[in-house]
Amino acid sequence: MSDKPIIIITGASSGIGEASARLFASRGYRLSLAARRFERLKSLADEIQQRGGEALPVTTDVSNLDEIHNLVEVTLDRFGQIDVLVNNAGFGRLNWLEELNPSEDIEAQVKVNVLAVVQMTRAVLPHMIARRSGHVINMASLASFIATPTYSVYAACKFAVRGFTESLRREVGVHGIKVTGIYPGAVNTEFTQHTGSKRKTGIGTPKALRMDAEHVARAVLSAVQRPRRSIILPWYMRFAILANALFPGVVDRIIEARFVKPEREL
Ligand code: NJP
Repeated sequence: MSDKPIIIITGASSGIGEASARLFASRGYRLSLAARRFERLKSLADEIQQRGGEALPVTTDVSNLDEIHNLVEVTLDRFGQIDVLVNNAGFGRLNWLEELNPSEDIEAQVKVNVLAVVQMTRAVLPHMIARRSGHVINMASLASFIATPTYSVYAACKFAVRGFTESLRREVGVHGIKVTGIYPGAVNTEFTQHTGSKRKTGIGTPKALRMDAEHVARAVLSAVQRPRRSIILPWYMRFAILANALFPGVVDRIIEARFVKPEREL
């Protein structure tokens, strides 16, 4: 058996997951690619194979526990080990809370963005503990620190992922397992196509501050190469996090005046 490390990436059919898969494959990692859209995974796996890499596409709805267990099982069957898990699958429905659909928007978001991260991790953990080695990387968000209007459920999910990440890190370090949270701001991916957000003001993250998926993928790779507790992207957003924590009242007033009132036409 080859000794190239094995990585599972969820949400590998587009955006950050897809870019991460390409990058890890280029560095010799063997991959299990998980998402619901099999055709996308298959063509990515074919592309990786044509370049001399190895990738296994596995249709997985991460909100389904049986499919999570299947993903772990087929990965172990094929590769014999799991070195890195990247919990990346996720989506955001960004709207006023009263306008979110209770099941498709709220329940589904919590299932994919929070429960799946917990269940995926729990499913690989016994294997990592037995090997006394492994790395879990959770794709959280700046919304894990700064919660803005219309992000209520998404921010609740990403705050939860941060809490989970912090607790897990302290729980499994003794087993030789590393845990990293990645906290990106806005990234140019298909994410925005699924938000259902309609903004009258057109207020959003300026183009210049938006990252491409490859930027985040490089951070994921660097977390594996040099394990860290957390990575905030872009780096200077740590000042926004600090300002939000130190002056929440000022931030409340700015957001209400500049965003909520014009959006709600008050
Ligand atoms: O978005 P996108 P990103 N089961 O839409 C998959 C976070 N983030 O790359 O199932 C399995 O291109 C979906 O696959 P499919 C964000 O919260 C983003 O930007 O085939 N997979 C696709 O591969 C998320 O955690 C921004 O539809 C499921 C992938 O998830 C992560 O980055 C900012 C699934 C989504 O790819 C990747 O998102 C930020 C399910 N049930 C954090 N549901 C940003 N883009 O601005 C979805 O702070 N997927």
